Amino acid sequence: MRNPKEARSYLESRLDKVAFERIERIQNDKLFTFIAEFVAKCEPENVFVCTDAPEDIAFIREEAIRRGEEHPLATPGHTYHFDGYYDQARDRKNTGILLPKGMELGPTFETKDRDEALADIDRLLRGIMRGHTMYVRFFSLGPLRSPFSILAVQLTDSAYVAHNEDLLYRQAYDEFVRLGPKADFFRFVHSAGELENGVSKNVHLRRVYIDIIDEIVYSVNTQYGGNTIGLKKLAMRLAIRRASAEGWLCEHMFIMGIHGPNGRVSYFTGAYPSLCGKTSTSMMEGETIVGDDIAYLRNINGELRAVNVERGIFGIIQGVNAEDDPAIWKALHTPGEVIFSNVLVTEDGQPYWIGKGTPMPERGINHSGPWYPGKKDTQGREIPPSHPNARFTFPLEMLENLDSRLNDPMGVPVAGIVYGGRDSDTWVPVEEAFDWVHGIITKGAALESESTAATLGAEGVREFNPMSNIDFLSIPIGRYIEDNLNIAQGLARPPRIFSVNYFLRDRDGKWLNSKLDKRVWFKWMELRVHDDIPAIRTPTGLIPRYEDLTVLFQKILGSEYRLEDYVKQFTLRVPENLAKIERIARIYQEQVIGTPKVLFEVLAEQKERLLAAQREFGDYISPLAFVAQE
Ligand code: SPV
Ligand code: MN
Repeated sequence: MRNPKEARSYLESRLDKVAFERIERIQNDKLFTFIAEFVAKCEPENVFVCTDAPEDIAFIREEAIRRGEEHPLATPGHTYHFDGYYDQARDRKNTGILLPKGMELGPTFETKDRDEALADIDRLLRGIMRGHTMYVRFFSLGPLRSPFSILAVQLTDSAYVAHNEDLLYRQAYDEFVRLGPKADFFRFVHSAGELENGVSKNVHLRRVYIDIIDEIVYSVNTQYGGNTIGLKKLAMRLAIRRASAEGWLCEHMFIMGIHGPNGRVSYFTGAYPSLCGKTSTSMMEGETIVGDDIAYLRNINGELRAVNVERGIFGIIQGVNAEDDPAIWKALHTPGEVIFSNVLVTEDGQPYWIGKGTPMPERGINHSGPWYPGKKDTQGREIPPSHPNARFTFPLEMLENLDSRLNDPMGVPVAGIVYGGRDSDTWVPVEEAFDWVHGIITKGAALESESTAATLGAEGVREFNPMSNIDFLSIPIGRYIEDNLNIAQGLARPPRIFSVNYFLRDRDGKWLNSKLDKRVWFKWMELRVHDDIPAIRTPTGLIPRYEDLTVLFQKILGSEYRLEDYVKQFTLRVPENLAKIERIARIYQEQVIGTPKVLFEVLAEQKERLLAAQREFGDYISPLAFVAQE
């Protein structure tokens, strides 16, 4: 149904009067054809067009409960949701970018032949919403009326998805009406497919297909948020292509205000792969959060600025406890709209998760059904009370530490960018890059992480993950690195680039840092972006002086920082760093299309510096061997 007139009259005949009038008010041909095509294909019984009026929002919330996708908990406004036992994380294998013949992205991408995949998805979508309601929702990725933002329309038969998105994104029905024919938007089509006990039954037919040509994403037979919340990781693939064409960046980054001396606030963005402490960093005590997951970055009048694409958090709940995460803990215990997914729920309507810090219940229900300690799945594996990727959703406004500039249409100025992964043996806990190019290449483009439970598959394997964005890229990696290098060219003062590593261990496998140490690293970085303190130059970057950290540990954590700990944590591990350079260079040689030449040059220079230091000092070099630079 490519003809807008035909689409409009089809909708008029097929939708009830209220729904049709709501779409008609927007007067947008692309919208008419989009909705008509998928109503005709999916054959929903009803179409509910959400205007974002309070009664419409309440209706979606109630539908999620009525359909059995969510259930109320004891705390008013709180609900829980289960995804299917085999639908607990992003499905990398069945998530594909649809490539037209002749287009290539590189071997690290999961791609599908576009013609075949569109035919496949067409077959799966036919009649998939029979007997169900299609919810139509309008959102903005980024603040309303902002040069950063992109509009989006979601079609879904899952009230849970429509509800989740309501807490995570800015509502935009009125904005669509205002823009009318001028509204351009990304399109998302989702169906949970047939449900059994409220969960997707046909996970073996799970598909997440990203059509970068028409800017439409299809997601079927799945419910897990990372596969279904169109505006989250699915929109990232579309946005990264747009950004590349238009000269801005779409990043897998938190944004937060670090509070320095005399009321100074410096904004940092941070890219860490899933389950590496990104959300808990953005939530650190004493600082303020703008966002925890996705940022758009643009050069605005010579300054790099960032907005949070979202307005809520879909965060990992495992390990959230009163002591380590007081801000999240408080929000999770306050009446208001919170969705818990894949946690354990007790008879009295309380959620429990691993690492909550309270006694484990003797029984309850979880994503496997009724649960008791020692319960095993069909493969004989013990089922934990909550899934390691169990999550919570709530709007950022539930947080006391929310930064006041969340909705600033011009974003916040970025003073520093931080890259961090799960790395047991190579990077020091915090380090500044020499300059933009050095930082983008040796920290962002060289980011690796030991794998976790946020995607299906083996855990604990070292994975290459440039800018923590590898799962979401839709352009060749070489071009993406080039875009990152280029953005600094128009900036009066590019942000400083840093790496962090919260997961460093000693030779016996013992963690070298406590969970709280990151608070000190960020205060140090805040001082560095203003050149308030000197740093020590090493072959891999600039590291803190012991005397500066001593002061910060005392001030921030009230603890004594021992020289012995400093030396262990900041020892330069030459063999591990050299091995990393070899690994990364090989990946860029063999698996990446269009690697910029400068990447190999910068890695080679770093290797030379490491070899020179090794000749002088040996394999493991105490930070005290390097001299502070003013
Ligand atoms: C992540 O895994 O990086 C998340 C959650 O933020 S998901 O929505 O699954 O992407
Ligand atoms: Mn994420």
